[in-house]
Amino acid sequence: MISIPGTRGGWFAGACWAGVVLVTTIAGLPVAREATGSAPRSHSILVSAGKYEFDPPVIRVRRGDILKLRFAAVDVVHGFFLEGYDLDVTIPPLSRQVTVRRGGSTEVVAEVVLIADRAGKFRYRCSKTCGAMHPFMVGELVVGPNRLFAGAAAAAVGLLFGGGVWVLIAARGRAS
Ligand SMILES: [Cu+2]
Repeated sequence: MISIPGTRGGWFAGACWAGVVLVTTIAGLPVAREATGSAPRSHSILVSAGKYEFDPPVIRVRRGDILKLRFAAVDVVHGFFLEGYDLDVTIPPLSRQVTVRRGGSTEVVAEVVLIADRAGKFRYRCSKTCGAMHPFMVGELVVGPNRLFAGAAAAAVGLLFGGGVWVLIAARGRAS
């Protein structure tokens, strides 16, 4: 780094360098975490299907989380088709065994394990015609981003902006 004569210049150069190191560290940490995979959480959820709604109507998880889904149809046969995740489950009434179709194969299981590897909002809807209001039997899976990453990114932007304002004020101070 170029040495600026006078204590004030030296102080600014040092502060700028410290700022760069801080921003790089804060921005870099979650990137490294993402690469190695931040600890995923596991959610065991019982999805109850009945005319004409799902319970829970909204499922919120974070990207990378593991969903262990069990199903119960309380009246007639319902379906659980999850958009964006290639998953279609047929839920017979009064049974814990469901038929799962995904990736071109079909199997009968008691629990469906799903990794929420895609962020965004995905509708789940009944895929078995179950009555007059069947088209309105929908729910939503919300897969949120890595909060740590979003927080660190915001902090980095804030630091950069703050640093920029600071440099401008310093430049004006020196010019006058
Ligand atoms: Cu239905």
